[in-house]
Amino acid sequence: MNSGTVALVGRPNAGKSTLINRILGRKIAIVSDKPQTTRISILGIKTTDRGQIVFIDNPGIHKPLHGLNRRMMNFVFTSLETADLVCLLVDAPQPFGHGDAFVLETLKNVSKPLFLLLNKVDLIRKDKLLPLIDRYKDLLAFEEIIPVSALKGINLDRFEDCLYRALPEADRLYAADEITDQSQRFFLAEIIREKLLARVEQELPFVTAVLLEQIEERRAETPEGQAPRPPVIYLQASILVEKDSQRKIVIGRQAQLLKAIGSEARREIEDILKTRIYLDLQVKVRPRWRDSADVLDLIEGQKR
Ligand SMILES: Nc1nc2c(ncn2[C@@H]2O[C@H](COP(=O)(O)OP(=O)(O)OP(=O)(O)O)[C@@H](O)[C@H]2O)c(=O)[nH]1
Ligand SMILES: [Mg+2]
Repeated sequence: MNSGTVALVGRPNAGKSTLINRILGRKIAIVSDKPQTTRISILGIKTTDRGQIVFIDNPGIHKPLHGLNRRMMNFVFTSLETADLVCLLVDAPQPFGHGDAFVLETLKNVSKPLFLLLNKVDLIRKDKLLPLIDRYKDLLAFEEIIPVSALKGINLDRFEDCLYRALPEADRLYAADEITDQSQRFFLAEIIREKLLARVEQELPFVTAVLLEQIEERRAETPEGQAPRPPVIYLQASILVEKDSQRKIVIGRQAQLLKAIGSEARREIEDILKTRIYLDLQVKVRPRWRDSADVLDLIEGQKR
């Protein structure tokens, strides 16, 4: 049996979270088309007859300008130190740029087996792929370079096979039925943030955060002679922004935007909890929260 940890790293938006969801066959990480979606590392644990692969989904590698971003990068550094294997994901259709050079710089002193996934091959012409493989071959000593599509599930069996062959012979690290290390509270807050990210543009994805303040089961009174009504879960969450102008945008004209985010989040959370929920969303201004250790501790504390 082979078991161990695999750090997924790469630029923001490369498809790390999409990959972990696809490999596990269920959603444990939120995904968006905006960079810096993942802010806190989470584990995705896959157990098979061959052993157990513990994937670490990390924030994207970027130059940190705020306390939030320094913490995000610290998650990346920690996983590079602790993981058995490191897997770099590259957004293959995107031209190579400064961000990619910065990623390679970050990885150059990593002395563990390194894999390269050229992701999003469903979007790239075949003749563009070979020069890309050649280019990366010379940049770092990769064990394997594998073109994949995390979204369409292309070549992921081959990737998994490579990982099992490279992982140490070892017993499982987690129980066979464990899937992730995040609390449900954290995941629900993330679902709300996912719906928010899908609907905002420009600086808003970077300056918003979600805090789940309260989860409470409320039983409705049963009217005389009727069957008892199923309980409703009441959730109260705050969306943090840094300025009042941002608060206005997130709420939208006649609160349209906030209502849309709320109803999309409610639907998905009802699917997860398999019960009716009531979602109360409030937008709160917390100036410079991205540099406030207290707020960052609160956000991170939700994961436990
Ligand atoms: N066409 C295509 N799109 C993909 C693929 N993998 C990911 N995407 C899209 O790329 C975008 C970013 O995906 P994420 O999984 O959030 O990327 P990430 O690397 O986790 O990003 P951060 O959390 O910001 O670091 C989303 O719009 C995905 O749907 C793929 O194989 N093909
Ligand atoms: Mg992600």
